[in-house]
Amino acid sequence: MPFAKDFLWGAASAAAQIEGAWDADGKCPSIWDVAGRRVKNGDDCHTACNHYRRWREDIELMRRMGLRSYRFSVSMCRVMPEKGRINPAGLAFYAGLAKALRAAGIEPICTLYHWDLPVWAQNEGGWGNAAIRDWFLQYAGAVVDALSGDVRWWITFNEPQSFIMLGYVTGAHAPFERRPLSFRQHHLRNMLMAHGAAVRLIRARAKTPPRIGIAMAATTWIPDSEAPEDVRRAAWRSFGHIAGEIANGMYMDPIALGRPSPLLRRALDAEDLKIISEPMDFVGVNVYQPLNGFIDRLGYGAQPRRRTCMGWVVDGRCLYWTIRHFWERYHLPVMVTENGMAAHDALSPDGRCHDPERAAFLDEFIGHMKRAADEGIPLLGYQHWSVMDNFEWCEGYGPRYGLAYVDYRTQRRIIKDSGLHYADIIRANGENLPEAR
Ligand code: GCO
Repeated sequence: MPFAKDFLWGAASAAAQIEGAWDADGKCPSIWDVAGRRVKNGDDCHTACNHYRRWREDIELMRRMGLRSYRFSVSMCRVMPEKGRINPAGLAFYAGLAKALRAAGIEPICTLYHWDLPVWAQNEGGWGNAAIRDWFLQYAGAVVDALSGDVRWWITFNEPQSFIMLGYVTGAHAPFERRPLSFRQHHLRNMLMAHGAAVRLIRARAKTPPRIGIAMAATTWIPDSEAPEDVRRAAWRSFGHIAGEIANGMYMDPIALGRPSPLLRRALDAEDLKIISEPMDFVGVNVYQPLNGFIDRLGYGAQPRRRTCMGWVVDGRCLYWTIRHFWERYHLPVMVTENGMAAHDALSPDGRCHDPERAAFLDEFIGHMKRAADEGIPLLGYQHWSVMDNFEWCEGYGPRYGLAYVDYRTQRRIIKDSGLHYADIIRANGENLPEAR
């Protein structure tokens, strides 16, 4: 079965990674604005791609790439720079962006939270303070009121695994706090409760019928073979085994099944689960590498594998299996909300950016995604990460993920060969791809 005619072929970004203008028009600092020396090469996100000023040019760039959708995030720091105070200038930026995207025929997909927590909120405990649920709901309500005339696709959170686990357990991400997971269950509960309440708020207040989901850092196990018992084992490893529970089940089971995973069985009661499991319309999967890749990196069954410049395993089968595992466990339509690869791209003397490995990556991963579509799994869209090179968190600007190259000195955007190749794939609606390997 081909991809649906309204399949949303798009690309993704996040406010903190591309906007810059870190203190413009009343915006307050985020925990990433003050990450300081935790970011490599002395980089920071204060200027990034200056999308805050260049957004009209960037919509034209998206139009030239033939994008049908664009997944962006709203900065809570622009919209609520102080507890309880909404900043009209911040809302106006995103309302203008959403309107212009729709006018350009590009479907806006709005992520309400993509890691850039206001410093004022973190100073009051961040996701560890139950009051954040009220702060977040007031913020989300203001965004829905301002944008829902043009935004129909809503994503509550991007990768809770990252901003809770890396931000508060391992300390690898802002706010760089390290405590055992057992001490962070109220962080998880606050985020899950905020998610469910936000789904209910969007459903009640959106001016146009909304499609609501969450974007998960979805990492699942590629089975050793396609024999049913191996597929069942891979599904168990992806959600039931401790690694799979921490990666996926701990969040998705309460949200989509209305029951806690074993690790959270004491942290969530029936009332909580009723709020958390407010029905969604889809699940977003951010897919980069298989869970096998992480285990390999720990040395188990280590095999020579293709890897990106960030050391992430490249194996297109992980996209098919993640879509299938999530569909078979949660029975929610799936949107690929992120998929892409980092490379140290450079401009050639001809002024172009030739990135054949990313074009091949697109063919491989979209080919495996197409297998899921051919098998009848409801697939809503594919948002490539990323629309343009941008601030890669603690890695700074070294790793480049964009379909467009950004010369950070001049802020010039140059569509890479992969961006032109993606435009061809979109024109063909994902048909005529080389055989997925
Ligand atoms: C993530 C984030 C993105 C990253 C991208 C590359 O999934 O980690 O959503 O912000 O930049 O994934 O690491």
